[in-house]
Amino acid sequence: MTTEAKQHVYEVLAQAFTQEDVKTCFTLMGDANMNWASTLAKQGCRMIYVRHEHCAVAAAMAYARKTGDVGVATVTCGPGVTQLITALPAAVRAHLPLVVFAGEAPLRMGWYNQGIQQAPMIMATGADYRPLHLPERMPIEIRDAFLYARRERRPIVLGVPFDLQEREWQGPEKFPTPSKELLPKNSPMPPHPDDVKRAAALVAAAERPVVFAGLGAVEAKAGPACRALAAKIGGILCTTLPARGLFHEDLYNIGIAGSFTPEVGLELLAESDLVIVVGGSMAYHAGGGGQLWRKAKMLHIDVDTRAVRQGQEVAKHHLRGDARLSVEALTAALPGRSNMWRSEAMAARIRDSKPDSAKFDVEPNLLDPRDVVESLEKHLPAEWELVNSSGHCSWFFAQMPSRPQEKFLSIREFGAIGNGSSFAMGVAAARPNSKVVLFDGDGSLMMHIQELETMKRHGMQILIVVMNDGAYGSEVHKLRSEGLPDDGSVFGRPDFAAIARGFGLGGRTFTSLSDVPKAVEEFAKGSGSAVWDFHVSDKVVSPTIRKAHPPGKHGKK
Ligand SMILES: Cc1ncc(C[n+]2csc(CCOP(=O)(O)OP(=O)(O)O)c2C)c(N)n1
Ligand SMILES: [Mg+2]
Repeated sequence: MTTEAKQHVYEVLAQAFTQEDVKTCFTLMGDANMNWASTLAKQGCRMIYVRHEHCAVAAAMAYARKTGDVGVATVTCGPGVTQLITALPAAVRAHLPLVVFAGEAPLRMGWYNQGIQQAPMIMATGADYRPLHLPERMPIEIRDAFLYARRERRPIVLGVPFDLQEREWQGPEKFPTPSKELLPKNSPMPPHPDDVKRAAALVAAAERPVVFAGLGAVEAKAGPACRALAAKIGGILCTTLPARGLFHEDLYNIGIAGSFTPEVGLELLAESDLVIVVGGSMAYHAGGGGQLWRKAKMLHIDVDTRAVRQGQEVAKHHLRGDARLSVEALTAALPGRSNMWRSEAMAARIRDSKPDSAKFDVEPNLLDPRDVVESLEKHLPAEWELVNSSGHCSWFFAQMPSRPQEKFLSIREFGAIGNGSSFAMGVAAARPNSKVVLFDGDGSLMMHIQELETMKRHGMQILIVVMNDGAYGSEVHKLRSEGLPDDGSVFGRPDFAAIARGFGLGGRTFTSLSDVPKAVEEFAKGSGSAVWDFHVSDKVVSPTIRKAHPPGKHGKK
């Protein structure tokens, strides 16, 4: 395969990844992947050595989303692979292409301490598992894994027994054609004129239309076309959580439609009579499980139109085609109209309303999370990359209307906490010259706090903002609403600033917001990562929790 004589199989396998143009690999080594990984590093691949395998895959997920390329990670066999079971389902549901090079126990041994049935475990997550057991076919299998990861938009885990990796290479001399050269070069698919006509009749009859865009609209660059459609029909705009910010400059953008919808948005969506979903797969939480617009019909515009998704009937009307081309064709087919739902008064309300105006008794020495977000929204530079994490606090962090889609990452599929630090590292790897801000909860950060060491060692520039309510806030609010004791989820506030300093990062505690502008200025000038610990009240309950878990819901107060 190269001119050198007597290569090991692992060297050829590393070369197969290099042939695939892999530039970054999130890595945790063990017996079954370390020869391969150190050879890949020698071949010039940037290796990010994390401290937990879950974080390798989670970081690769954010890297894939940010770069539009395949994310690559590597873990050892057995315990290395079992650590992946929380990250992979999220990657599957978020349709993220990944290739994971995993070791497998040696084939020559009758028993191996770290041996476990890896395939059923991985396949239970929805990812694909491909055992590579014939050395001479392995380079082709690796190339094909990259092709399928892109085509199926899901993770593929390659299992390679490490005794096979150590063998002398006896396969073919030439590498297969790299996957990027084989990818079909398809042009965007235009809609059928009959479908456009039908959709136009439906839209023309609507009085309060909403244009609701998902990541498919982002990928098809359909943002301007959606705004033009909404303007022509006098409607409003909103997005799914991952696509949030696509319309950030539009006066009639109400923000996210789903669990994180702001107050005015909830009101307007409830009045809508037609929701035009553009490039969204209509997952359960998008649209609040069908609760946000009970009176509206739905028109689905997508290359993959759907009637049912995740147990719900979602759309009876369909327009199949590329999001941008279809929206443009629909807009062109519509007559002008005089009755507009949108008005200057509506725009002023959207602009001037707080995402949530409820009042709470916040303790004098603690902050209101809504004020923390308002201050950060105002002071964090527009060019910094933002990453939202999980937990109750993520509702508040999502309310940053000035931030465009391409600067704000949300991966929430599978609903796991503990991913924030990994996602931030994935973004930092994809955007090494930018500062990255992670918004996280104290519980979520604590779940993989060891990654502060990775950030330090790799010289990443990550600012971690902790919304520290000293608790698993989501659980606290639900338990309290049910009249149950909350002591299993109230922990108090560990000194995150000191913990950060212990790892060699900057650390700062905030009990007031007056220092935020100066602190931002200092972080902007400096290098490296830091943790900012905002002590917030656990009295402030997000609208989503208030609605789903009102006090006394279960007969107790
Ligand atoms: C891996 C995992 N374990 C447990 C949960 C249940 N859970 C959901 S939110 C949450 C609390 C998160 O606490 P924190 O990060 O401090 O955010 P907060 O809710 O307090 O804002 C927990 C434990 C989960 N979603 N994922
Ligand atoms: Mg918390």
